[in-house]
Amino acid sequence: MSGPRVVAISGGVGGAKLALGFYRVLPPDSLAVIVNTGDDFTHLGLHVSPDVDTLLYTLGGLANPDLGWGRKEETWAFMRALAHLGGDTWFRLGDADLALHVERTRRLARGESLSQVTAAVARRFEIAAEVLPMSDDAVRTRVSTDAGVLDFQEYFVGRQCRPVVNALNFDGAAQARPGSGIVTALSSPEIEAIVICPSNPYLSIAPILALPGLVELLRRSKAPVIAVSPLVGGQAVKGPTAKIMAEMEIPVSPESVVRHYQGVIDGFVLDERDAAAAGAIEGCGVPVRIADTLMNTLRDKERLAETCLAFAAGWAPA
Ligand code: FO1
Repeated sequence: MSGPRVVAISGGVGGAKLALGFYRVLPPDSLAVIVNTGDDFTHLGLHVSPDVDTLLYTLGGLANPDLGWGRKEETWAFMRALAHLGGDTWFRLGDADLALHVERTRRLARGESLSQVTAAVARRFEIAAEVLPMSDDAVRTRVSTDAGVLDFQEYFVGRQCRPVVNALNFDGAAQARPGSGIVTALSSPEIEAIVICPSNPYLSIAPILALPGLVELLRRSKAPVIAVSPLVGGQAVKGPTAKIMAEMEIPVSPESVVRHYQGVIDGFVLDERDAAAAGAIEGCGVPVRIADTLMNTLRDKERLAETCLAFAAGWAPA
């Protein structure tokens, strides 16, 4: 194989589900996933990279199915001991998860890039797909709210997304370069589809698209760019997508998501419960494929991946 057939663009949980679908239906080395790092932060002196880790754990078969983040069969002795000491426990690090943050921090301090560390961990987890952090440079999502400007994890975990959002900023994005491996993946001779996963378009995908040159790279690729709707029945499956849209005075509809991606995407996978929006979206010049986009079971994930591949085949060279 001389390069990936699918490049997925992903945040955390929702994106990882679809990435797993592609990983299952394609030969294992045929997938590359570009992952948001705007949620990264330093916690307890450790570099935590939540979305990258969600991809690593999901593709490595190690994900915690109940939490949606972290590792399965996790234990929490570290957090209990930390609480006993009166330490900082608002952001929970499981014992096995902690090992990854310690090892990542050690390697970064020794001069390795986030891309190199991630590739090394992927090899350890026997993941044949490429997991590509969006950048090796620091980009940090900051949330402007009625409670002031908050770091992403303070907003998301610390305050449980309760403050009202009025703007999002991606500090460092304008100076950041796309991570190593991204240009190569997007110019893969095998590429059939670039798929924007059903992650939060404003919190998780926007930091990736904000990287200088990234949108141009997507446009220049010979594969179509397809976005999968993060809304089902007009609501987010999980997380604050709909809440943030409403707070930023964006109508909560798949059409708004399409407008947000306009100029980047060639096609849109719309959930069947929102089929009524198809006409308006096609009116924006974006072809629509209607599908059941809920991904509860492994088969659901595979089916949605197959739908995206079939949709892309309409554009791809024979
Ligand atoms: N999310 C939570 O809601 N509470 C936590 O304590 C928490 C800890 C955590 C630790 C490591 C990690 O990789 C992710 C973690 N998450 C936690 C999830 C994470 O904050 C968000 O899901 C993502 O940043 C949003 O994509």
